[in-house]
This record gives sequence, structure tokens and C-alpha cells, in this order.
Amino acid sequence: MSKIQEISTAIEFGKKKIIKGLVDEAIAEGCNPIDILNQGMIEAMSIVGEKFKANEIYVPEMLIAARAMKEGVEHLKPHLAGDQSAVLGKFIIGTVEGDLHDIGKNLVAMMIESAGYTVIDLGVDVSTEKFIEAIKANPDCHLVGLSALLTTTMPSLKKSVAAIIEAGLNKQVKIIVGGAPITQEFADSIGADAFAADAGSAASIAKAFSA
Ligand code: B1M
Repeated sequence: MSKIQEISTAIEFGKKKIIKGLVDEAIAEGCNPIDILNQGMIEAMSIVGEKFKANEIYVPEMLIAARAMKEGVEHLKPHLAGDQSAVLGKFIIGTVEGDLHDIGKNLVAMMIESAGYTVIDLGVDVSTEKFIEAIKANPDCHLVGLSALLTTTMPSLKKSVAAIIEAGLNKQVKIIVGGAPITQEFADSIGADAFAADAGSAASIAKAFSA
């Protein structure tokens, strides 16, 4: 079994304690950090999601896999970080109200930070009011990112985007949305400025808006 496969299996089964060691070994073997992230870690969460859908595992197993994933991402972070010497501005990010999924949002925050932004992370289950307050409190911030992982929280995303537009704050910030159930069509339909399919694209889009 390759080291990346070992990482994937360890995350799938929530073996948090061995993740850091496996990441170190993979790096020492010369594995590309992006491959470790994509093929080892994100792939593991897809498998976990499929097993959950098939009723082969339940919420507790999903949660321990998520904890192992977080441990791995945190340990991998220094190897993924880009040139942080650039200072491109501030980026407000959060997972929308009713939604507790934060692994994807954290990856986006990490890539955005690596691209040269100061990230203001509002966390998970972020109300519309909290997004609005944060944008108003940071008049020098020109980008906001909203993440949603559940089809049932897509309406929260829509509500927050509508409120940002209603308050006229879309003149201050460009709105980037993303998350597994989000599509370009949905982003367009709710008036977001951009949809990003993954963390890397979110960083590229942010940079394009700052250019
Ligand atoms: Co939940 N969950 N979960 N879950 N969970 C999903 C999302 C699900 C698809 C699983 C499934 O059924 N196959 C399903 C949603 C189905 C649907 O809505 N159609 C689901 C469900 C049903 C639920 C509960 C309702 C289960 C229950 O209680 N019965 C519950 C809801 C809780 C809540 O939020 N209110 C629940 C709970 C949980 C845990 C708490 C146990 C845990 C989350 C822990 C955590 O995040 N701290 C969890 C997990 C781990 C998952 C899966 C397995 C993995 C999610 C993940 O981290 N993926 C997930 C299945 C799956 O995704 N295949 C599932 C890895 C991550 C890197 O990918 O988040 O997609 P992702 O992020 C990507 C892109 O989407 C994008 O970039 C990232 C990668 O580059 N992206 C953005 C994300 N945000 C972005 C923002 C951007 C741009 C790009 O701009 C701002």
C-alpha cells in the first residue's frame, strides 16, 4: 500500500493518532503535498460520504474521520503554504447558518491565506446578521466567501447573499460561494459574483478580483 493510500485509509477509519506520522513519512518519501491532500485526504472523505449514504457508517464515524482529516490538514499546512509575502487584503469567510461542515471552508481559508489575504474566519453556522456585521466592521475588506455543504442549507446561503445585496454591501465586497451542492447556475441565480468549485479555484478567483 502506498503512503498516500495509508493516509486515506487512516482518515477513513478515523485513526487520528497516526496521521501526523504518516504525513511526515509521505513527505519524507517525496510525495507531493497537493497529492497527499487530494488523493489521500479529500478522497478519504468522499469514501466516508459514500459509506454514510449507503448506511454502512453513521454520524459518529463521519465525525471521527473528520477529526482525523483536520489533524492531517493542520500538519500538512506548512507544506502547502504559498508565498505569504504578498498582502492582497482581507477575506471574510464562513459556513452558512444551520451548517456545521467546516473542512472544506477551512481548506478554502488556508488557500486564501496562502495567496496573501488576511482571513477573517467567522466559523460555522454563521447567521446572515453575522456576515453583515463582519462586512460592515471591515470596510477595507473587499471579498466575502460563503460555504454550504448541505442541500438543506442552500436557502441559508441564498438568504445571506440576498441580505448582503439588499444592504448595498455588494458594492464593497465581491461574493464568492462554494460547497459540494453549489453550482455555477445556483450561484448565478442568487446573485453571487463567483462560484468556486474547490479551494484552489477560490484563491485564484479572489486574486483575479484583486487584480
Ligand atoms: Co455531513 N453530510 N452531515 N457531516 N458530511 C455530507 C455533506 C453528505 C453529502 C454525506 C452523504 O450523505 N453522502 C450529506 C449531505 C447530503 C445533502 O445535503 N444532500 C451530509 C449529511 C446528511 C449530514 C447530516 C445531516 C447527517 C445527520 O446528522 N443525519 C449532518 C448535518 C450537520 C449540520 O451541518 N447541521 C452532518 C454532519 C457531519 C459531521 C459533523 C459528522 C461531519 C462534518 C465535520 C466537520 O466538517 N467538522 C460530516 C462530514 C465529514 C461529511 C462528509 C463525509 C465530508 C465533508 C468534507 O469535509 N469533505 C460529507 C460527504 C462528502 O462530502 N462526500 C458529508 C471534504 C471537504 C474537503 O470537501 O467540504 O466539499 P468539501 O469542500 C470542498 C468543495 O466543496 C469546496 O472546496 C473544498 C475542497 O477544495 N468548497 C468551497 C467548500 N466550501 C467552499 C467555499 C468556497 C469555495 C469552495 O467559497 C467561499
